[in-house]
Amino acid sequence: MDDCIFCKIAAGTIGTLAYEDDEVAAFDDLNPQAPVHVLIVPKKHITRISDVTDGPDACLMGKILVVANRIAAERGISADGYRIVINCNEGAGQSVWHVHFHLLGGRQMGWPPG
Ligand code: DGP
Repeated sequence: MDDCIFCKIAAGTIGTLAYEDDEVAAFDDLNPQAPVHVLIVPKKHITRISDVTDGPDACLMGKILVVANRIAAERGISADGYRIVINCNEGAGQSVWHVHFHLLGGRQMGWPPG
């Protein structure tokens, strides 16, 4: 999508990618909330997680989780623990309209989340 910042980052047009394959891209969050804060996105534009239904997009979301696990291991946060967050719509804090998984780690996490 032409005016989507995460489409541009995922395509490599701007910014620096931490991970890339044919379907998925990952990059460090601009405003990190933890020592490790990576955003993992599908290269395909999907506006929000609630738009995902059964089928290829559901498989793609599963693939993103596998990529998150891989990045967590690479960043050394697997053993201590990490959190994966998807904000869906304004009420949950979604501010960028291209589905993204937050991978957070490197500090103790609180619960419940804010
Ligand atoms: P959310 O609030 O769940 O939609 O998360 C959006 C996140 O995206 C937020 O943590 C800040 C980050 N972000 C916004 N714009 C950019 C950008 O241009 N580059 C990067 N690397 N991160 C961005």
